[in-house]
Amino acid sequence: MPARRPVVRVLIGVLVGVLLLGAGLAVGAWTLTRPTDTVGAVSFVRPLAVPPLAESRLDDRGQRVFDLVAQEGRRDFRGDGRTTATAGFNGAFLGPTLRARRGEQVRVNVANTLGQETNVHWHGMHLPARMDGGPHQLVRPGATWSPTWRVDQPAATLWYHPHPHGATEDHVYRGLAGMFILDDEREAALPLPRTYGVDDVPVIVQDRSFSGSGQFDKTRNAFAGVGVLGDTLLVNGTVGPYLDVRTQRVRLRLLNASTARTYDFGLSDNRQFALIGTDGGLLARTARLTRVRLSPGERAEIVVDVRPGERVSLRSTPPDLGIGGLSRRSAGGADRFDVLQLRAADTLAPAPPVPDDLVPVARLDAGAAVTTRRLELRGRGINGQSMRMDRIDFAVTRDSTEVWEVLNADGTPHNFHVHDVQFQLLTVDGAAPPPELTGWKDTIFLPPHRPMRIVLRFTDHSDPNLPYMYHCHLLWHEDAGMMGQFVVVDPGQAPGRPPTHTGHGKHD
Ligand SMILES: [Cu+2]
Repeated sequence: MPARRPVVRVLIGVLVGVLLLGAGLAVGAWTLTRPTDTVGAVSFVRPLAVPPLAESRLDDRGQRVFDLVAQEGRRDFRGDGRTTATAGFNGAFLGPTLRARRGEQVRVNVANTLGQETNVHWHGMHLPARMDGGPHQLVRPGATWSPTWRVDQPAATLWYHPHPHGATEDHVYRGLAGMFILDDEREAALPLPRTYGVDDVPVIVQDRSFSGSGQFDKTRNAFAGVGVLGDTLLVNGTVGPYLDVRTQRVRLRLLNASTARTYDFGLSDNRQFALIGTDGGLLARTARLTRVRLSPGERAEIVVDVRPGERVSLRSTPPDLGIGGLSRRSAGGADRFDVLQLRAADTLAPAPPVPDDLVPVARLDAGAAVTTRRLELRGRGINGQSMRMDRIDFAVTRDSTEVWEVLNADGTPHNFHVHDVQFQLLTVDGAAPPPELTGWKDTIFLPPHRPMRIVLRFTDHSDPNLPYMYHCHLLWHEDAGMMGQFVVVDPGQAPGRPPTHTGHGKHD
């Protein structure tokens, strides 16, 4: 009937409009999430900066004492005269490498000269909750905090960074981070490269974007579900780094200190490398691999064989994030980076082959677990709750083993980090873990909808009031509340209450 025609026309018009809008949004999203690809485009023109080993002294009680000063600074990263406002420990950007042996009592004086509260968390370290440097151990501007603990865990590549709740991303992004290497006798007995800065080299990888005036640019596009993804890599703070290699084998201690980006590290010619260690120490057996995926906070120790006179690059190829399409692109899953060029000398000092067997790694007994917990990461929280400083989420009993089933219930990637203890993977999406996930871990990548079962053992350091954290280590997510708190209690002890914080000022 003729009277209906205008209605039909309007409906068609609306439909066409909706379709055009949808197409426009899709094109816009596709354009905004255009993959970053720096392979072949990086000029390796600067020698890799190697963080200095932190000086230390033995005090009259036999403690090894370090001094860290959190400070603001400026750095011209790209040599174009535009300096970037930064922060670092004992310098303008990043911090010195702390190093201690198993069994040593260490003390670190952390002085805060920033104009705001900060703190330092010892990522991967087993220590009392009050020394952990979590959100409850804030250091006021002008104050010094001096945690002390006995190193009681295997040789490992750990790191340190601020952990003020709601501001961790900002503090780490500005440059507050450093490596903490632990040594022990078992590691020392193995024929591995271990001359710091020569054949045993920290590789701290961070992505940044720079604004027109040369400042770190934390602008997130509307589709960036994981957080800030930069288009420029800094390795130990160096843009376009190369490393002169003078030995047949070089050990790289890879640390993903980025706030949101996951990498898949390998060599430019896809040669095998020897993966010898992960977050919490050396593996039981060397894994010969061509790629290792690291999400924010994770570490890997690899040994690379080089030939005289060659140049080969550490590269990051698109990581498997367990998702496809636009979600994958917006999470950096299609990005490629040239990371670090290795320049082998014409004559290389001989180095022994990496042994197949490394150190004994005792398997934790999941059968002994007294509790199985389910932790679901979704939205801005875990198990439906966002982080609250005054809420203890659960208590674990000292001298017990637990199994945690961790699930990313979102469509975007997360990862999962636990303070206090190193854990072991039982299953990855129901299957046995791959070789690179068989050792001690404190942080694991969580692709969407793939449950991970981990086993943890809590042996000491009980404190009913002061909690340890567990959280997503994508720092934007963590700051937004994807974090919880647990305490370790003595058998029969009830969990207490975290101290309330007054007069600490507010975070920006
Ligand atoms: Cu997350």
